[in-house]
Amino acid sequence: MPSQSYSFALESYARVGVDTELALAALARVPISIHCWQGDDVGGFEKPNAVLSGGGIQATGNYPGKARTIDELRSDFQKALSLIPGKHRINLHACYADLGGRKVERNEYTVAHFQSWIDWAGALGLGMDFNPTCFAHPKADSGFTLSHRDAGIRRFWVEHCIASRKIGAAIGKKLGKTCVTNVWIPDGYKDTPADRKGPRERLEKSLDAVFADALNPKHNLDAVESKLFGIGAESYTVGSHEFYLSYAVKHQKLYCLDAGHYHPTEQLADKISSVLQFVPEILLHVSRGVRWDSDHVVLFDDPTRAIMEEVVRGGFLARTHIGLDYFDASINRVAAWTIGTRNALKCLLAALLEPTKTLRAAEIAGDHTGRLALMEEAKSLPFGPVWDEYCRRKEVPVGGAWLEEVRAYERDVLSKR
Ligand code: RNT
Ligand code: ZN
Repeated sequence: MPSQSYSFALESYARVGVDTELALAALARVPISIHCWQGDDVGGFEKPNAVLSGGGIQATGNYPGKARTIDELRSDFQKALSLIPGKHRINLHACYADLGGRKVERNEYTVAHFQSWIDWAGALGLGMDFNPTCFAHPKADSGFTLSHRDAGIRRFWVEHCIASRKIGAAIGKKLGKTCVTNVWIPDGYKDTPADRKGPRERLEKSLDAVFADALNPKHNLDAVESKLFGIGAESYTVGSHEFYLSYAVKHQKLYCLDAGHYHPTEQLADKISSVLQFVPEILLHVSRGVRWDSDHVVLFDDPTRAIMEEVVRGGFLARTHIGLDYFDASINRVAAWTIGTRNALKCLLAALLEPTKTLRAAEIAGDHTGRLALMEEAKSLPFGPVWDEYCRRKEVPVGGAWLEEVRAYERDVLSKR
């Protein structure tokens, strides 16, 4: 039986022409690709006590209890999943390979090194996405990978990316759910380069080599992710927005839009309809930059709501893969996963509950006063009871009740690490 507050909310939305039941059904069909790397500060398991190094990204904070093993990460991830409504996906980086203590070079990774992840994901009904890890490695220490001046180093990273695509395809095939494999590299210079062209020419050639073999798009889809700057690479990033957008358009790859990878006054939301006019699909890295690309936990905030609104308004859900990309090491990591994923879903639900038809009608009629008035009034419609009803139906804690479960998990599990 729906709660009384949900019944009132249903009526309120119906009065503005919105069907809350349709919105909830649509929400249930959208998986969020939840990044594994929030659980251990982007360390991975290639060696014991691996920590994020280089690559221009940084996890800050030293909250106790981070996952130190694959089993711990899986257990933490499952705890978070039990608090998040709906069926989702896990987004894995290559450095989370299950190598069984052996040393394997990244360019020699095969699906065998991810079999235990696939088995685990399959048992939980999760889809999987994948990423080559072109950082935190001696061959990336110079700050250059696919665009490196040295042909041998370039070759190594090309091979790693090729291996990753094959792993992605094998994952997609085995799970029966398409895997998105996203290529992001850190390449860039701290200070003003004398040659901006050379590395970009090399990157294009490397990418061509990476993508030379066509893979079944039912199994694997390729995405490329641009960036503005990284820590220690503030002056020049080889794979800039213009570079990768052009590459994606030319080769009809997925373009990955990361909310932290633009100038702070730019809105990711406005890019979606432009990019989707020219590429088949997009990958979102929903994130939150505070003053810089800081990868704070995703909020139920205006920028994230605007992103989801654009995806829904444009009818783009089927062409958009919604992934998360943040890592906060200063708070409970299971809570970070839970808060950010629940917020991404809340933003999506809010977008699905927008009285878009009425707003569009006002716009078409040239009634910009009405459009603004309705848009603002829609913000105070009873969203909360609809979200609560969704959580109740999906049998996860309603409201802030999940926090008690995370606290108990911290007491019983995390604090013993
Ligand atoms: C880095 C990119 C990239 C990474 C992950 C770990 O700035 O956003 O997506 O965060 O691959
Ligand atoms: Zn990203």
